[in-house]
Amino acid sequence: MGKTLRVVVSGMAGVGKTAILEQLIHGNITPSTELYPTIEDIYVASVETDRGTREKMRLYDTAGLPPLSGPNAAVNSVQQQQQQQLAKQLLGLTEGYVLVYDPARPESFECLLPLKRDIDKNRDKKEVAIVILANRIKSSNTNYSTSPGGGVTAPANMTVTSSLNKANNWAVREHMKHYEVNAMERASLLEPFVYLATKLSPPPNKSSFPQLSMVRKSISSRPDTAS
Ligand SMILES: Nc1nc2c(ncn2[C@@H]2O[C@H](COP(=O)(O)OP(=O)(O)OP(=O)(O)O)[C@@H](O)[C@H]2O)c(=O)[nH]1
Ligand SMILES: [Mg+2]
Repeated sequence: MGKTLRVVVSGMAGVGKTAILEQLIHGNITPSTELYPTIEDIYVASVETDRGTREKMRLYDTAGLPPLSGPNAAVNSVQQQQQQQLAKQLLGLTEGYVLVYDPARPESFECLLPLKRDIDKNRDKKEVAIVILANRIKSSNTNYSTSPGGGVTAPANMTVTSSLNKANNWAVREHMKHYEVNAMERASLLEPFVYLATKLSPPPNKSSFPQLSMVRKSISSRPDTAS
């Protein structure tokens, strides 16, 4: 295990950031779990990489960002500035980023665009890894239009598909990974975090092998050891 990897989890308020972290680390979230808006929290996890090594990860859960537009857009500008400043301080200190949105709420995807620009501004040549998580919250308090039979109607599905496509294209353009997850299913959360741990922990330095063979060669060719 090398140095602790620092990962910040960010995105619009109520998209499931805390639910994702709690489920990943404690596995204790069900649809009836009540979660309160986050101010700031830190979780520590040990995450296995693709190479089978374990890495210690410090995960920063942040306060949700207000939507950029719409009825709930930044009413309290002081609060918004404080949140943005906090987020920016963190962005400079961390190397892994988990950006969460709900594909049924396109405004939550829009929130990620300036966030990514801030990450780029603050990375300062540092190697970073970014994952985008589409977490669809299907609770009744979301603005889904449902059919009389209880099923989700076409417009809601079209919104989801369109958001997922937009996010997919953006992720490809910006060299980020995009995953569809469900905070209620822990198994769906593992791959993005394994990817981050793998990408952020460099493989062991292999340069010592050629050096060792060079040393052996030079010893056997020393004139005073030749028979
Ligand atoms: N059914 C369902 N509910 C979810 C899911 N993810 C989150 N929720 C619920 O949605 C609500 C908001 O989730 P949070 O995890 O608190 O969202 P957040 O992004 O941390 O919100 P802030 O801390 O305010 O930014 C909670 O009541 C969760 O239980 C999901 O995938 N499915
Ligand atoms: Mg939260």
